[in-house]
Amino acid sequence: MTVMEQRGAYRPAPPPAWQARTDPAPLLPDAAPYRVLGTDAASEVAPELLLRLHAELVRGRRYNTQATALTKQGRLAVYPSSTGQEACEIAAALALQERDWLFPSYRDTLAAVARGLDPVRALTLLRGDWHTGYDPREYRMAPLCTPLATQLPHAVGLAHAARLKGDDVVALAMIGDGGTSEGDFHEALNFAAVWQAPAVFLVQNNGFAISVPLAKQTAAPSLAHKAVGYGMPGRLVDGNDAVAVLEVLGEAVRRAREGGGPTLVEAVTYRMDAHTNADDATRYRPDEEVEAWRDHDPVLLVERELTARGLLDEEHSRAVREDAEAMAADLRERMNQDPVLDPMDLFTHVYAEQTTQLREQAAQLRAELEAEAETDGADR
Ligand SMILES: Cc1ncc(C[n+]2csc(CCOP(=O)(O)OP(=O)(O)O)c2C)c(N)n1
Repeated sequence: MTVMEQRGAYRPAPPPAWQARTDPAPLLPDAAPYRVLGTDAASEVAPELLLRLHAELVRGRRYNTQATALTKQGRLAVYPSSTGQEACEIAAALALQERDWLFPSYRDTLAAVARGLDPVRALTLLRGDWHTGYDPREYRMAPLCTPLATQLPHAVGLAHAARLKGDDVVALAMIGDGGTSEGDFHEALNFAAVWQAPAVFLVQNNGFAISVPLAKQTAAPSLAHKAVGYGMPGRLVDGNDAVAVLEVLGEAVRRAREGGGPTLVEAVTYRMDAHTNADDATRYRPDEEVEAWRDHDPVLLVERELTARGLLDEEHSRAVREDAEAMAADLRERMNQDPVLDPMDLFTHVYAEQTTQLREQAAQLRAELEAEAETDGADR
């Protein structure tokens, strides 16, 4: 008998109803990432879906190479490439309905384009031109978010509000493996599960947070396991298998829409390029590691399946190539035009009501611009 029991202070009682615990077993992710391509299940995937995914992936890859080239030409300040991660980017966009909301991170330009955003406008922020570059309400897509994980509480807030209002809306938030160490990740997942918000969290585990490998980021069995602690299901999926990612995200979105609450999806993938054009990845990872992933490339996986089923004919291949090249040519041409910018736009859309400091700064800038215009006029 313990001291507490001897004193009579210890009164074991059944836990109150509000403390009832859920069985963790159904929430646990699979031991290995879920796959479809390269397995027997692949033969059941509709040819139209495979062909559509192939076209989107090829176009997405071309977008990544073109945007990276634009950084070298000085036309784009920075580009966090999603080469190697196109399956996640495309699946995230395709899993959502038009009425849903996407909350992308800085690496998810491609998801924004796949959701229908003009490829040039999607690069506005990375070009350093203007604020977001698009009206988030028009596309039902939050700004590409640079501060790690802050998009997650926003997604949960929107999802919860939609549910309270009775709107049939799901919010899908994208984040990297490194972002899962942020406090915002914890707060967002906790609130989402407590409120049973219609939210889906897609973690693209691409192996690195800049130079920090996953092993230095977490000791969790997998990032998907983190879901269990919050009381939501965790799903582990092969992030390079576009069919598998689309299926898993589709299920999670459906569950959320039907009132089943949030899901955390960890997509295991690999960042083939450096963190951005400003990073030298050879300083922290061996070339052999990168090379090994080339055999598990998202475009290649779909092409293998199409070839095995005799679906990859010359006509489709040419159409897909031409479509991707036309998109890249248009992107090059429009990105090579100097944008016409009004420096005063710096102050618009920052606050609904301008602060005193911003009003002062705006007045100062206006005076400087006017003085400059006068000098230019006098010089002529
Ligand atoms: C709050 C915050 N801290 C630090 C940074 C600097 N930073 C930018 S990207 C990055 C790594 C993020 O890695 P990960 O979440 O794995 O995403 P990935 O870039 O691999 O897609 C860091 C630390 C930031 N943007 N925001």
